[in-house]
Amino acid sequence: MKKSLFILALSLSSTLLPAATVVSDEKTLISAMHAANLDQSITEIIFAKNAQIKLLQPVIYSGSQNLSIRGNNAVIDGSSAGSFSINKDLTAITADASLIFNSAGALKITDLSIINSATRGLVVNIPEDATGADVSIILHNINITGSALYGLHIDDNSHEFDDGQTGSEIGINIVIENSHFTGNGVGAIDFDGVRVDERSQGSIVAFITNTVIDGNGGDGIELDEAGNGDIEVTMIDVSVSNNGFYNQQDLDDGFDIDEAGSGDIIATLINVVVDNNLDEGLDFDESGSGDLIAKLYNVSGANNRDEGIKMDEEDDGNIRTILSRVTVNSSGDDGIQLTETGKGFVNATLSQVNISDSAKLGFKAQMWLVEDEPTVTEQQGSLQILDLNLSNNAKGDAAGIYNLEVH
Ligand SMILES: [Ca+2]
Ligand SMILES: [Ca+2]
Ligand SMILES: [Ca+2]
Ligand SMILES: [Ca+2]
Repeated sequence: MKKSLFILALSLSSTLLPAATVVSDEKTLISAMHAANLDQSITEIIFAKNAQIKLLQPVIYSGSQNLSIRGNNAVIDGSSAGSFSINKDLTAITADASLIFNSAGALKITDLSIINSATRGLVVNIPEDATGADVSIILHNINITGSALYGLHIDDNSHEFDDGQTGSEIGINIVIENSHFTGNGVGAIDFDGVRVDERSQGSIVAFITNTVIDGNGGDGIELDEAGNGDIEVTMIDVSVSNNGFYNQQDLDDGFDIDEAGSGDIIATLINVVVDNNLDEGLDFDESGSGDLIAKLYNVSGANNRDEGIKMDEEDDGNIRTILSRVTVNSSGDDGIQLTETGKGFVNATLSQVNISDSAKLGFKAQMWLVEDEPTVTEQQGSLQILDLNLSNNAKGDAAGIYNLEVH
């Protein structure tokens, strides 16, 4: 009786089993990925609940279909997955990572940890010939910690690691929710917790919420865009602290944005903390044509080694910013510094901005056609101060203004 029941149960369960294997170890992960690489109808990979998986090699997805990975709180230990070599200038190079997605298919990963990766944690390489819709990457409840190099690297650059200007026609849309990127970039210089490289046509559109990006050796997060296209980033309830310590000769920032070529930076930060970073707290650089538009609400930065908040706009285009409920303390340079050069203007509004104990000025805003020009040639920009409190800043508590009408 028992035997026949068992057989019945077995035959029932085998007919009810999904086609895809449940991933519970390296072998089943590799075979699930391999199956998805060969069969476009496979669009989901499911991990066993709380699976502990030690990888001995990178696991690579190369399919073109959209893929959803349900981690079910699995932990992938990447400490033996791949290796990197060190160049003469002490930079590192590798094609490896614990998980690699060579695809422009939409990727969604939920409830997964990737720890102690020997190289990078999670990498998405956008194929150079990708066309059509932008790649969409959704990460929900993801922890990437202790990677030797980047924690998360989304790479549209045809060349490795920020070298070169060619990339795909498409851009990158990324959503990160309820996630941690901590303790990455501890094996070589200049590796960030989160790094997005976008080249050629296309924008970076990033929405990051309820996420911790702390204690990474390079920048906490760097968004790097060149060619046509914008960087449009929204951060809500995010911590970006204690980053940038690995390379003592060239310390790194909390949140670094580099935009080049035509296109804007549009940054909206709400409830964001940027403390104790070893270079700037926020370091936003816009160049080529385009504006730097930043709206900061309830943002605080303390003990950043260089400026707490720095915004630089070069070439054609303007800085437009609203800083509301922004507190910057104990910066190693100016507390907040806005610098606009080339054609264009600054239009800034400060409401409930408190800056204290900076090593230089508390607040500085300058609008040059050419930096350090002997005479003003452009019409004044606008600085609207609703409520600005400067105290105990080493170079004085007057705002440092060049060519802005204060009202
Ligand atoms: Ca592109
Ligand atoms: Ca651009
Ligand atoms: Ca630009
Ligand atoms: Ca300009």
